[in-house]
Amino acid sequence: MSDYLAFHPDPKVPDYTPPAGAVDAHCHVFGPASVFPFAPERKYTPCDASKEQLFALRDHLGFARNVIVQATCHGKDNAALADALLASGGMARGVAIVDPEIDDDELDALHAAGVRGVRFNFVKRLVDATPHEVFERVAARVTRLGWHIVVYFEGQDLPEVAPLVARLPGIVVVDHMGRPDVSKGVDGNGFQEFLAFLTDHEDVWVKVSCPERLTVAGPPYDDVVPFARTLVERFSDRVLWGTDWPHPNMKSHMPDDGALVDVIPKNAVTEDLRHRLLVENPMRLYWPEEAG
Ligand code: 0GY
Repeated sequence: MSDYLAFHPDPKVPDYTPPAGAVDAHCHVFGPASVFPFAPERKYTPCDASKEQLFALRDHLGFARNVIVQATCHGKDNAALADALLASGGMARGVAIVDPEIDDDELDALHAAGVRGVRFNFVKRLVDATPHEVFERVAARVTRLGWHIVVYFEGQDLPEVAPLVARLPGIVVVDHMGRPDVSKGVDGNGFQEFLAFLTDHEDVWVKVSCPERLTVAGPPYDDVVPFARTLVERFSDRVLWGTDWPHPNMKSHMPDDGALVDVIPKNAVTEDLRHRLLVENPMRLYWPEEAG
């Protein structure tokens, strides 16, 4: 039984055609629960969302590659993620959730499967709090592999997490634009503080993803566009984009993934910005050996 909306069964073919080699840099695979059970400590139960369905969506939307991000419902069991990465023929990379006691052999196996980062989740409705020193120990464990760190927090929690994020080694990627309160506008204190944080910390990247979670107005998410556009224009060499398919834990409405792709040209208004967002930046981070 899932307790949130199922993903869109029939997304439109987007009007916007992404550039060749485009990367969906934030998406998930879930289950199937009969093979890859969900974590006992999870806060929500998603419906199954298989690797085959993800790869079919990738092709349907005109993308070439995926970055599959471990979500809290699978906890620290990265088996479904590794299985999808291994089945992708090198066209997917992953971000795992691990604890500091993980064996080196297990880390090496995740790396061989295609994992290139770890995710630290601070969202209180999704996880019980993890002490910051635990996250720092995880960061120390993965440095030898050259992995980066993905952080997920709500806008109002930036002051609490900023000192840790600033201390973390290497590149840190912030999920979903740092989850601003869209009703406060781009000039609101929270988003301005986030912009200042990005300006001061050149190793911090950001995903311009999830207008469907941030919007007050609803589709086509025009109230979120000014936030995304500001990030894309000010930090063009450290922004990523992702669908967030299958949109876990969404209760208000389920986005059409094709319509989400159609938001991209509003966020990134030149071909150069779109190429950086969808190809150059994710390739540099996840496939550096192939990046031009
Ligand atoms: C997302 C967003 C959410 C869920 C998770 O790990 C997760 O469970 O990140 C959310 O509920 O906002 O990125 O999928």
